[in-house]
Amino acid sequence: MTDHPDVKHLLTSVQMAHFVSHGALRMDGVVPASLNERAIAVFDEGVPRAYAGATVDEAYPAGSFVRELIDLPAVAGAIHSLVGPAPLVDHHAVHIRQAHNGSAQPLHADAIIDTRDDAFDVQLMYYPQDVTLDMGGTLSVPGSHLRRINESDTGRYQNLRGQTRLVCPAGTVQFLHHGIWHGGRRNDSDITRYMFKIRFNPTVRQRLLWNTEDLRDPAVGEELRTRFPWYENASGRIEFVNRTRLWRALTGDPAFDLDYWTTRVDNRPQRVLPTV
Ligand SMILES: O=C(O)CCC(=O)C(=O)O
Repeated sequence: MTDHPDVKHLLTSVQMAHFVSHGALRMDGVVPASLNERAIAVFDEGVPRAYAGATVDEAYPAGSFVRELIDLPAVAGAIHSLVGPAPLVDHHAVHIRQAHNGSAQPLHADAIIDTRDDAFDVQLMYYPQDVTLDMGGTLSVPGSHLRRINESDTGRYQNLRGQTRLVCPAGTVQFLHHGIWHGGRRNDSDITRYMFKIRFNPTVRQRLLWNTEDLRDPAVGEELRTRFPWYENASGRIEFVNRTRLWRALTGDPAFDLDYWTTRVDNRPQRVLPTV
């Protein structure tokens, strides 16, 4: 994997802001048919296990299928923008949902309560086939990633307003924040569904790693202000604070705010007046 992808393949600030508000970014059909056509045989055979914390070179030697996938310019550019150069491979998994398999996964996050607010892992999910609604594509809850939960403690929630069930063309890759609430759905179709997931850990500070030419574009603020229908009126504001903290960390701008929420709760003046 190159440490310096061409700037034209990096994400924009607007896309990064979308990731920060939604906890997800999808890239439809970015993987060419020539790779998609080979993917299912590769996944049926199994991708050799990588130890937790392996380098990309160790986990996916040059010439391997997965290496070809993550070296695609658009994919490599997104990985670089989100976690930077030389990320580590936390783990990977091939998910195969058999036709008419009968059950859905409970809603979960791939994380215990993770209190980092200035770093995150990213999960790449690759779908080599067209995924239709009845194939049970990954369900996720946009904007849930910063509401920290303990793994499957959300499993009792069956449906949340605004949840999305992935329907996509072959060759789609989505990137999810490690905290997003998600789960594979029941496959009610006649077709076995494949998904390959890799979780990457950053090894550098995640700051301004993308194409920042549009950093001051008003569309950045619009993305960061996205409200989701499942948010409570009051607690939903906490998500604006959480996003602001993450955007400050990502940009290195400690004064950034959305409507003064974070500035107010961070205000702890240190100036001590002399006693009279
Ligand atoms: O099968 C899927 O689409 C989702 C799998 C999943 O939730 C996971 O890998 O944690």
